[in-house]
Amino acid sequence: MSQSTRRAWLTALAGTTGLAAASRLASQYGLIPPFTNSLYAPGETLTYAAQRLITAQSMAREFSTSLISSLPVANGEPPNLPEYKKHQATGFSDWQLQVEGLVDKPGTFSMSRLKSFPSNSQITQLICEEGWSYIAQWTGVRLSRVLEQAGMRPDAKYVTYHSIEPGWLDTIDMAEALHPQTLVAYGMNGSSIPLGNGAPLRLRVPRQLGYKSIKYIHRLVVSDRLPEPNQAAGGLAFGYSWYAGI
Ligand SMILES: Nc1nc2c(c(=O)[nH]1)N[C@H]1C(S)=C(S)[C@@H](COP(=O)(O)O)O[C@H]1N2
Ligand SMILES: [Mo]
Repeated sequence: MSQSTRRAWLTALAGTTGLAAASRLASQYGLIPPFTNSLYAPGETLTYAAQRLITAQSMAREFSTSLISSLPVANGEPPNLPEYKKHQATGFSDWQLQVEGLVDKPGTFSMSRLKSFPSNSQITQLICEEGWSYIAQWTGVRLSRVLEQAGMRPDAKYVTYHSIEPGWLDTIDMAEALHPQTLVAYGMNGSSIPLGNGAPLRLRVPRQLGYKSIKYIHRLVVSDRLPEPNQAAGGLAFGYSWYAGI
C-alpha cells in the first residue's frame, strides 16, 4: 500500500465514528482478522487492520542482557504425558518438528537439523494477557527459514503450530510467520529451554501476547485458510483474540 493510500485510509478511519464503517474499510483492504464472529469482532477488526497498516514491518522491542529477568515465570507445569516424559528422559534428542500442508517437501526436522541452520537470538519481553511479564533471551532458527527449507508454496497464508500438550495450538498469518523475530526457539538465556518454559521447542512470537508463543511444539501446518473457529484452542479457547499484537 502506498503512503498516500495509507494516509487516506487512516484519515478515513480517524474520521469515522462507527466501527461498522471501519469494518467496511478493513474489508475493502483485505484486513479482516480471520475470526470475526465474536462479540468483540468489530473492535478486533479495527485493531488488526490498524496494526497491520502501521506495524507490518515493525520490530518487537529488544533489551540489553542486564535486563533479563532473574526468575523467568514458567506459567504451568510441563505436559504430564508418558510420551513427553520419554523424551525428557532422553534429553529430547529424538524430538521432531513435523512440517506439512502447503509445502513441497513435507517431513520432519530433527533437533540437530534445526540447530544446523543459522541461529538467531533476541532479548524480548514475554507479556501474558493476565498482567505479568518477563524478559528473556531466546535462541532458535527463524520460522521463515524452516518454511523456506520445507518449500512453502506461494498460496500459503497461515501457519498453525501444534503443541504436544492437548488443546494447545495457534495460528499466525504470513506477516507474522515470515517476520525476522518469529523463532522456532530451542534456547533460553544461554541454555536449552527449561521444562516449564516449553522444552525443547517453542514458537516465539515476540510481537504478540504470550499466549501466541506456544510451548512444546512438534508440528507445523501450512495452509491457505484458518482452522474452523469451532476448533479453537490455545488462547482462543479462553476467548482471547486471535490477533494479539502488542
Ligand atoms: N503448550 C502451552 N503453550 C503455552 C501455554 C500453555 O499453557 N501450554 N501458555 C501460554 C500463555 S497464556 C503464556 S502467557 C505463555 C507463558 O510462557 P512461560 O510459561 O514461559 O511463562 O505461554 C503460552 N504458551
Ligand atoms: Mo498468558
